[in-house]
Amino acid sequence: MRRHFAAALLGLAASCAQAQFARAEDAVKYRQGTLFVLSQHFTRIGAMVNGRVPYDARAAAENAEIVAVLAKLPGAGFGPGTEHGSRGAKPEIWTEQARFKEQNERFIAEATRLAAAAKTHNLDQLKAAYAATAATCKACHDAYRNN
Ligand code: ASC
Repeated sequence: MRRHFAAALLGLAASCAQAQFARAEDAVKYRQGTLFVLSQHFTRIGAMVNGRVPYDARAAAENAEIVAVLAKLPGAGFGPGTEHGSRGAKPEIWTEQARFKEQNERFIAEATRLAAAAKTHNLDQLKAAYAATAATCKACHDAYRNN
């Protein structure tokens, strides 16, 4: 049952990532919305990793699985013509497309590793994968987000 759900989610993620948006405004909402939901689930893992809430291996694995799927989504919302929709996104996203995409791919790869690490139910592995993933969040924010 869970496996079917995960497979359906993955299929959905793959097709959404190729979605074209009716309006630039929709692309902006899409990237902001997916990044927001992503941060909610990532932060729940961070709370366990940092000892703010007790480690719950199952909850960590469920959140990490969601993070790994959602990580694939926001990139599609940064297409051509969506440069002027938000204050937070720096113009370099569109002038350094190759570098931006490469960072995005690195994040997706680390989020995938995070989900695998969470499944081991080993807190040290989770901590290491969380730190590696957070570093890719930060690298992209430092380069491409106005704070
Ligand atoms: C989070 C979150 C981010 C990243 C970033 C990592 O929990 O919401 O955007 O981690 O702060 O540096």
